[in-house]
Amino acid sequence: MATSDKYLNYHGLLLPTLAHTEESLQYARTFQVQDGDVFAVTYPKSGTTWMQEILPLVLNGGDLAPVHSIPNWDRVPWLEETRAALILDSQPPPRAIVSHLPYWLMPQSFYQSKAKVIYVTRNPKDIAVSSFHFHKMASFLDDPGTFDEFLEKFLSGQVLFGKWTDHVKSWRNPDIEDRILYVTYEEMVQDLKGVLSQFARFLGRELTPEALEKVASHCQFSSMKNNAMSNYSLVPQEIMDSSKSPFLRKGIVGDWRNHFSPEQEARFSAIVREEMKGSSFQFSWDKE
Ligand code: PPS
Repeated sequence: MATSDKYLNYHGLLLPTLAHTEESLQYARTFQVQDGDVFAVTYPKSGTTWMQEILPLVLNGGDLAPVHSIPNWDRVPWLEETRAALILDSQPPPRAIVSHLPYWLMPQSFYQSKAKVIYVTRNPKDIAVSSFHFHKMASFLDDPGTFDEFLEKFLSGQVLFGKWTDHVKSWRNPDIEDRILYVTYEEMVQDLKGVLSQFARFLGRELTPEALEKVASHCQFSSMKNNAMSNYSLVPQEIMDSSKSPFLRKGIVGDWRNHFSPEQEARFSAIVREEMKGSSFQFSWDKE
């Protein structure tokens, strides 16, 4: 596939044509958000697939049936992707939905709704590494080039869904502060049970101690890696070649240390720091 056919430009953001069309984006824009809807919003490679595993389980009290029988993309669809219309219109509430959209491109009905949002972010250095490997295995994306070349693209926003800093800043919005929960991938790795309890409280759900144990165990990296409904092994190898890099690749914090040179790290951090100036976000990795 030629580069020009691989992406469409949506308000300045690159989106892969494999799963996005003018119609799917129009659907997202005019989607009727219900007050009971729950969104997990992420910049790509921040923990989306993890949230597709977690959300149904927190919402249903720990019943593993959906995560063992429905592929993640239909279980908790992306609002902006082509499958959303096939799933969401007939889904009973509460609907769990993921999205990579920045705040300002959410459905018009979202802003007046009471729908809740869990915004997951991750150290952008680890996101860049994860994305670099993803570009190697996904034939519907451009070859990433060298890591150095890919970092330049990442920093300038010439990657899926634009600049990380723009995305993160867009979601720091006082208009929805009573219905958004911010969590980091790093917190999820460090204390999954604590984060799951936080999600349950935020969503007004009860997880018994037994259910909490079960959900936390099922949502561990090693368990998800073995779940065919979540590890993308159902996708043909011509589209995602896991022999080049598995989708559920390492699932760790700090893999950037194995990829960045000191010069790359200094340049990356300086640019991100400058662009995040004035934002009220404080991240644990800023102190590194
Ligand atoms: S995408 O393409 O935007 O949907 O990707 P996304 O799911 O957001 O991010 C993929 C990375 O998340 C890791 N992942 C996990 N880490 C720890 N524990 C669990 N359970 C888990 N599930 C997914 C996945 O391995 C990718 O990160 P890397 O660093 O590449 O391993």
